Amino acid sequence: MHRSKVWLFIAASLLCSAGQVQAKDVIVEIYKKKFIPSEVTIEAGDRVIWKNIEKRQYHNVWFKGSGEEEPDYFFPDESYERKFDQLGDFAYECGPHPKMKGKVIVKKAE
Ligand SMILES: [Cu+2]
Repeated sequence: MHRSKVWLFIAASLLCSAGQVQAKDVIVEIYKKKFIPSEVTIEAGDRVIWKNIEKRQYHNVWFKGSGEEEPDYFFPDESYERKFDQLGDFAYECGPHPKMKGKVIVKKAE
């Protein structure tokens, strides 16, 4: 192989491997006072986006067990997002509707 072609090949390989570790967005829909799906498994660095697709009900996503302050409500056609860098199981609920529960499981990125 000609020297310049070798470098081109190396550059292309680096680009490909970088693409594989790229973080994903995982969608959780909120409808009829439910998180759908209620449990998601993601890799560290991924982002979860909760979309409120109700007709008129507001909600929030509160990681109460982590000792966090209750976040603001979000309304139909609005969303809430959060990136997860730490490994573990993170349970959450909806502040105004404590029966609405969900969980984000963060695994090590492969
Ligand atoms: Cu709610």
